[in-house]
Amino acid sequence: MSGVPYLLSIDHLLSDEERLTWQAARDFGTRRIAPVIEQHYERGTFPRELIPEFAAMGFLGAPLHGYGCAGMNPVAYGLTMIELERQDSGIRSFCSVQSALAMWPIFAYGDEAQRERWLPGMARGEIIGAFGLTEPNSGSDPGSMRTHARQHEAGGDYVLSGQKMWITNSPIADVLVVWAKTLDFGSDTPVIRGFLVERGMAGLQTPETHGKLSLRASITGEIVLDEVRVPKANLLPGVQGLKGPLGCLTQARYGIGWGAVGAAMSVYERAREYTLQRTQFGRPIAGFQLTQQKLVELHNEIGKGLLLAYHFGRLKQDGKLSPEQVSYLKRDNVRMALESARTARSMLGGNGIMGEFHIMRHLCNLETVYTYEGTHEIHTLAIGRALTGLAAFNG
Ligand code: TGC
Ligand code: FAD
Repeated sequence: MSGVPYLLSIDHLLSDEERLTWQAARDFGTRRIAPVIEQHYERGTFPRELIPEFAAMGFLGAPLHGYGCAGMNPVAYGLTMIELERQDSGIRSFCSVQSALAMWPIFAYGDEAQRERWLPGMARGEIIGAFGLTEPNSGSDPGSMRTHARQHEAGGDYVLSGQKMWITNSPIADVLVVWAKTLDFGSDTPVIRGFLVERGMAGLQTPETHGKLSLRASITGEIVLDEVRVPKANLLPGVQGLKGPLGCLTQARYGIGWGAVGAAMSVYERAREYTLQRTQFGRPIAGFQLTQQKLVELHNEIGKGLLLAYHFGRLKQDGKLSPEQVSYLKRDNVRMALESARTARSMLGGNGIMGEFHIMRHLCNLETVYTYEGTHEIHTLAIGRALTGLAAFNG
């Protein structure tokens, strides 16, 4: 941890390698991301020039083994997510999408030829990935997707049509993992399948979405598919049904559950520093009891979020982490981070809304994090279903 007091002493629970990974990610964030992030956020641009450095740090495909990936254990991976999101949720998003939503499905559902073709270049940051699930009329309920794929002869190519929206990195992606309701030749039962759609395929467009007031240092766009011919070799053979995309989301949500703690740490540390320096009524505002109560709440909530992430990380390491536990982690830590950012913002008074103090940027970002990868409400219902056995999604 930093020089800022944290009474939890989580370092005690980490291996030497995990501590070193954490420190290296912290140093990288401070040295390379912190100096440029506010400017990118204001301009609404993503620091593409840092992609080779993310690769050199092992952030791309970090938890995967082989194919040039770092093979980090789940706790070490989580600690890197903390440090990326401590800087900006958009930076963590880039690495989450590349690692968990684009590389992971190729790794887990792809064949060996697909893995060899895509993963090493993606780990090096030379090939950028995206994940297309959400559509204009299909967000929380991805099973209602309209994007479809048809095969017109046995063993032949597929033809994809449809529209995906809110897709991180789609305008710069070289390979897009697109989920579509698929009719194989001779079948009359559509099944959700994943396709590797490549930049340059005729009929593919990826227009950028402008006007975001949140996650501004992240590129978001659509995927428009107009009769795009995709070879059978680009179909992910290893999965069918909604569990395909939901399995990827479980990987990405795990990383977000850690990353959100980083955003909370950033706003707590900034609020502490500011309130120690700012004087009103003749004394530092950190000396007022109400301010200390806020600092203590921020600090203690971070500790609980970190312990939850750590515990689930060790379960994941043992192959025992369930999707419902990942919902618990994503839901509670993102809520905690968002509430922390609101509290910290108030502690800076007027300065709290200024870019140079960074808290408002985290607050705006966390509104997106609260919504993507399953909204707060959807995760509440997923946990509710686990507790009661009753699914409340349909009313
Ligand atoms: P349901 O009947 O519950 O499940 C269908 C099948 O999927 C399996 N499953 C899961 N598998 C892995 N992980 C999970 N979390 C899973 N949840 C369910 C389930 O076992 C079943 O398998 P099988 O073998 O029986 O067929 O499906 P449902 O239609 O009732 O939906 C459940 C619900 C609402 C929880 C699900 O649809 C959901 O999670 N909705 C939210 C959609 C969402 O999260 N979209 C995110 C889009 S991607 C994104 O936001 C990226 S942001 C990128 C960035 O970081 O920048
Ligand atoms: P809706 O599903 O329409 O939900 C609107 C509101 O209704 C929410 O509050 C929701 O909780 C509530 N609601 C819906 N159903 C229920 C219910 N059954 N019970 C109670 N409340 C309910 N998607 C991708 O596929 N790939 C990406 O890379 C990606 N990146 C994104 C980047 C950004 C910046 C953003 C903002 C979104 C991104 N998304 C991506 C999409 C994201 O996953 C969706 O926005 C999210 O799943 C919610 O879908 P929706 O926006 O259609 O909202």
